Amino acid sequence: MSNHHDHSHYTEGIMFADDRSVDPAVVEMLHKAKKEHIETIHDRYAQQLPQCGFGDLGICCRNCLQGPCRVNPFGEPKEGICGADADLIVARNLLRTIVGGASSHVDHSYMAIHCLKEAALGKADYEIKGAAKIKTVAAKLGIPYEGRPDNEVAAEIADVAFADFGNTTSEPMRWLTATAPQERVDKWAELGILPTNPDREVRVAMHQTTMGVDGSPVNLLLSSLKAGLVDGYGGLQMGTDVQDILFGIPEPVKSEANLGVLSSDKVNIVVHGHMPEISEKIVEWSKKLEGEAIAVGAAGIQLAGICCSGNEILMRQGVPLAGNYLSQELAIITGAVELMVVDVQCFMPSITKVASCYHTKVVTTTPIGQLPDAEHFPFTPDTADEKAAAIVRMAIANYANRDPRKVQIPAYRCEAWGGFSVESIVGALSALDAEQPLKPLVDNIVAGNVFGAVGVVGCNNVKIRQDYQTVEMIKHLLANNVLVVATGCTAIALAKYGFMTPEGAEMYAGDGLKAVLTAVGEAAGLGAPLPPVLHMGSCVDNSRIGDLLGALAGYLGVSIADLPVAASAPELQHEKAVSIGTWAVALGVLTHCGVVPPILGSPLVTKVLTDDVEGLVGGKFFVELDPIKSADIMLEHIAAKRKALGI
Ligand code: BF8
Ligand code: SF4
Repeated sequence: MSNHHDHSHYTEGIMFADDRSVDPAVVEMLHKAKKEHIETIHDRYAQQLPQCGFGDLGICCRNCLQGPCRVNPFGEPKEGICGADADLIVARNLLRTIVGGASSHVDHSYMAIHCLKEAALGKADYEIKGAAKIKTVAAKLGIPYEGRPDNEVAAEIADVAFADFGNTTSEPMRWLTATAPQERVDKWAELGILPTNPDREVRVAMHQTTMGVDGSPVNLLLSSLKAGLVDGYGGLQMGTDVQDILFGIPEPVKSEANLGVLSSDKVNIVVHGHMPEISEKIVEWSKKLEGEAIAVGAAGIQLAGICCSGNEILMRQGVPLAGNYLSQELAIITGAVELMVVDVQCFMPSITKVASCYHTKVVTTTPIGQLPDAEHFPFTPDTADEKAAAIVRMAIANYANRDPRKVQIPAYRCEAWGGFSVESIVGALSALDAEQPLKPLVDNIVAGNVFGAVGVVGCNNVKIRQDYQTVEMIKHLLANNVLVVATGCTAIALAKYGFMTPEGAEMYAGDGLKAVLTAVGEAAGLGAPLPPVLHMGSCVDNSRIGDLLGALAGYLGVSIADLPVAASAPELQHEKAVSIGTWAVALGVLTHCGVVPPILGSPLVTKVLTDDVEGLVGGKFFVELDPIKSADIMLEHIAAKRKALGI
């Protein structure tokens, strides 16, 4: 099993050039890893090169045991054993990818609903903190709330969510019809892609893609759009709404980002994964048990987040971010982490092996997310306090095992603001116009001070230099007066370089945008401009961007597809990023991928996704690896949308 003396996969030097990341803290840790002979994702990537060309193009199939089959893009064979051609194989694989992503978010949201229901019934270690959100969600769902106790309304909201999972009718998901703009719902109904029950849709899509069922690539692509909606409403929207009810609506908060947030003299606990049910409890118990950390000689407890768990507790608790996806092993390589706690999604199986080279303990917390060499503390809503306390105490006890000779914490940390929920953005804008908060923003868009808006979302991907595409693309957009909102690992990327500070407005924003950010920031009492990139949260929180777009479109009386906006996942890796992107396209948004998805083996699928789909829903994908060109394509798109709106 894990053994840090086994360095057989260690690749001397070749992947350790400074071009792996633009983040100096990361480069420093990669050099430390090299010195200490620790294998990282970059070494394993090197071992995989060259990657399989068939897989890259999406033209291999293992959907039955007669395979694997692959088609030859340059000659024969043109079909798999059953007769499936490249278009069909690519379309089936794509649908399975999107369903993989959607099921992650739907399962996440289901766990949150379960926790909400238990909390509402008084059977869980959680108090319901988002009273304001109970009212807005209840209003959308048509649940009466005036004069009723919060917990009773919250329980009914949970039941409505659960009812979507039990929906055996042909009626669409209630959560979707209650929260998506009516114009979109009508469009999706017309196309026959309204999902009914998220679980059922996942089942049907898996069935549809098995050997000998759907032979129509176009029908499979329509199902892909539907799977994007399953993610958007059964995953993102439901998950975020429920989490805001449980944990409260985020408010602007000042924090910091990068590996330098780890402390040389405190017990460091890194929270990694996605579920705020886990991470919120770790925050709570880290505060409660700080005295025990001081009693063992530490200066206290330092929490830091990786990936979307980090984003969740930044948004609501101001906990600093240690880094994004490609920094997870490096946090351990600082030698200063007593414990890393993970739940579901995006934690690499390698972390226990890296941890075995240091004193770091790894803790898993869900039945489906276990690691052979980790300690396992399965959370349930009614044991969360006990589990979180035990985990924090394990970290405190482990402080004595830290080896000072192995500790090297990079001296890089940057101020970063988080907490920009739609509610807090509208709150800031209402300082300018209490009656019509969106009016000042729209007026500035019309006047051209704000040229448009871009949502930048998604991951890091080891195939490309960490943070590079994100940072360069966003600099170019901001200089052209595009307001940027960010989630996921790209939000963490931008947090590390000052894009989420008031000074960032001065450093990066064009004059028009800078003036608007300054006016809003001052009116809202921040005493400084708003940051030019607003951190809107985790990947599940992408529904916040959808809500904002819906509100803007509603205010203007147009479709989201008409807005001068675009979306981008410059460094996507996870299936979830593909499903989120598909939802964005279905919403009517031009959506950029900075990594080539495995579809190019099918000219048909490529053409539909990058061209024809626009005629159906108003949005489409484009793939571009160069950050400046990507930004320019979005700027051209925004200019065209402005022109069509007559502004
Ligand atoms: O859900 S951005 S690497 S952490 S998948 Fe994963 Fe991608 Fe990061 Fe968040 Ni989202
Ligand atoms: Fe080959 Fe068809 Fe089976 Fe896929 S489903 S492995 S293409 S025979």
